[in-house]
Amino acid sequence: RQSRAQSVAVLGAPFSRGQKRGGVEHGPKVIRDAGLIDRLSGLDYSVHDFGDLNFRHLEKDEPYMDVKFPRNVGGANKMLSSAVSRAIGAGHTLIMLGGDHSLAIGSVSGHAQQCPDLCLIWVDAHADVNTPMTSPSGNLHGQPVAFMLKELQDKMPDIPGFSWTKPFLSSRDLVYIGLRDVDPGEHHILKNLGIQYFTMRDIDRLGIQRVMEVTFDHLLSRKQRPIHLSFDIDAFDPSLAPATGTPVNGGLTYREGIYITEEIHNTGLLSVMDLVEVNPVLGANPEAVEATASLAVDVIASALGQTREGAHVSIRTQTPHL
Ligand code: 4U7
Ligand code: MN
Ligand code: MN
Ligand code: MN
Repeated sequence: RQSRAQSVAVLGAPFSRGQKRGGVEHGPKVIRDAGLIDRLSGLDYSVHDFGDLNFRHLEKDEPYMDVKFPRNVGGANKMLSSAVSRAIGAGHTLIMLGGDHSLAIGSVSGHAQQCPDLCLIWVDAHADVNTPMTSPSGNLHGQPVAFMLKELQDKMPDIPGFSWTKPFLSSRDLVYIGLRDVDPGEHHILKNLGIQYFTMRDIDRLGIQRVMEVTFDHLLSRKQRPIHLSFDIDAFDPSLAPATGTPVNGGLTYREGIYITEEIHNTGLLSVMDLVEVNPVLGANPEAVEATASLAVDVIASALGQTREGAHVSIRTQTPHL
């Protein structure tokens, strides 16, 4: 059985200004309430719950071009970035609970501060690589990847709130899985930069096993490096994850989603995982919210080594009478 990082840190980021719908700031609470900490403790980790970040709200935050709440999103991500950097520097594997997906700007950049050679696996219905010029909505949760990519540096204006961050990721160090709603400007970027991506159609054709093989081949064949997994719950089919802001039909099955995280765990290289876009206010009823939050817990536990075949307690930790 694989050796484990002894300590997992959990950090909540109750933030929603990357998009217009209220409620996604309650994501960390409902995911915790679905039993996250106990599940991780049950996996032999020492779990450090760092609680939730306390973002301060800036009242005066006019749109820049069409970009909504730039100073709030920039400020929250700056705070998140240093918190993530500190946790990774202290040797933890980190689980970041969102909040909306604009938080990946802070999460991945803080991770990259400690691990400049990281690679990024983005599991999502959406590519989240709009620039302020291509964005149909002006919402920053549809743009985080554009802030990261070195190849898009010239396409990014100076947005108020973001002077603290510079692009740090090469497009070859990124793989998308689960895409099915890509805007025209995003499609142009994916093709133009030659980014490796697997749409739901690709998963239909290849099967999820082959998709994961090619993913690791692409990212890890030259060298082993830390993995940042950014998991948007809307990658799952809306029948499984209804409580989210931008659901798209035809998503991952439960088994495909869990297979992705099992394989990522099996690399032994997972360093940071984001779980974002769980919005309890958008569930049609309490059952829909509980199903979504409990799916989030399952996918996090699986990324951290929970297996479907089960596992016995290792000999060293068994009590003498056994
Ligand atoms: B999420 C969208 F136009 N592409 O940019 C946009 F369709 O983090 C949606 O993946 C973005 O949930 C969805 O606003 C962002 C839209
Ligand atoms: Mn997303
Ligand atoms: Mn999405
Ligand atoms: Mn969404």
